Amino acid sequence: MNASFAPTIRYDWTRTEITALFALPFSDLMFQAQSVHRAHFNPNEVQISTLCSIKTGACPEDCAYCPQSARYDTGLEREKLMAVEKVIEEAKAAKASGATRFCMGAAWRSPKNKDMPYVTTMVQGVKALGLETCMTLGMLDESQAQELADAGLDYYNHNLDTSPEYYGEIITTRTYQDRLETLANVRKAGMKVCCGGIVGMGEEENDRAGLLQQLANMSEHPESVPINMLVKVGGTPLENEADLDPFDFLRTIAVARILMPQSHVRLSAGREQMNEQTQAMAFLAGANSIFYGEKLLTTPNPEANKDMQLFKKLGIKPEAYEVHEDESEQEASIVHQLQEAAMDSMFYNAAK
Ligand code: SAM
Ligand code: DTB
Ligand code: SF4
Repeated sequence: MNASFAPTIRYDWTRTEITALFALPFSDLMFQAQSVHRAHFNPNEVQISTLCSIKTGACPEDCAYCPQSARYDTGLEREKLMAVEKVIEEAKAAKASGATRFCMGAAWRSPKNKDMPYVTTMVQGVKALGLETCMTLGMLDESQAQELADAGLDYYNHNLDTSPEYYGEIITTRTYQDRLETLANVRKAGMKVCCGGIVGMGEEENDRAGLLQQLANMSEHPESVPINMLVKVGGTPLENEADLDPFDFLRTIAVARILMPQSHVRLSAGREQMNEQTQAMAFLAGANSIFYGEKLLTTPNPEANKDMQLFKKLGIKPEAYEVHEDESEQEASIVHQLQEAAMDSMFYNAAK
């Protein structure tokens, strides 16, 4: 990080200021975003997370974008909670292919208390492999958040999805305030927050600005900010939504980077539908995390080899798992060696 250029972190962005960033000439916006990015991160490193759907489909919520809602006929086969051993196997495979974070997602409105012993055992097992852990299980109350934190969960993903104004067009079965409360419970329990949204749902630019304003004015910025491009799934209410112009998507990434300089901004769902050039521009705009592996939760993601070829073309390296100060030097070195080995195998595959 180049501290001399590090801008002050702000939590008081106005909608007018954010709209003005969106309105900048594209090159000016990209330059500003890339400058902020370079002040805080190595611009040639991208964090790699792998998703795993631990409980698929039959969700009671009505999120208009989601293939897993029981209200829409998307042809998805429902699956019950995955066995802990199977989750650990998946995590091992993700680690072997180079991921440093394993994100477990469940199609729940919120976890039931009977589910908690299973999910906390999953956290412990995945963590023991030397991976960062993340879960997204829906709404959490204070005690559930604390249980997950006590089990060692590093991140909790819970998205705001869109602006407060547009939210009611997309979801009616839970409120914006419900989401903010879950996020507050996650923070209070001491976990890191992964929170972002989806673009391309028919919202206006002002809604994209509104989403980013909510995120950037939280008392602590989410450590991880996934920006998803809507994956249009047949049977959902948004299946025929018009495509968002890729430049509008890139502007959203760039503004997120400027508003939340120290957060990892994730180029999330929608990469399968994006060409390499758009993805490269997203990295230039300050995205520095991706979901890696052939599947997101239920929809396709680019093949791992394709991603590694792109990384190679762009000179991007997977970001090493951040080593915490309380870890011993020996442990740090083992983690480093494992990452190097995983990286070698990724680039070897890419060259085939
Ligand atoms: N059920 C939990 C919840 O909604 O809080 C966790 C899983 S849910 C699938 C996680 C996130 O995936 C959603 O908040 C949404 O942002 C994202 N997502 C779901 N379907 C999507 C789609 N078709 N395109 C892009 N993002 C999507
Ligand atoms: C997030 O923001 N995006 C991920 C993760 N958090 C859980 C999920 C994307 C899901 C895309 C649709 C699917 O594969 O079901
Ligand atoms: Fe259920 Fe989550 Fe999908 Fe909404 S986004 S329908 S809560 S799985």
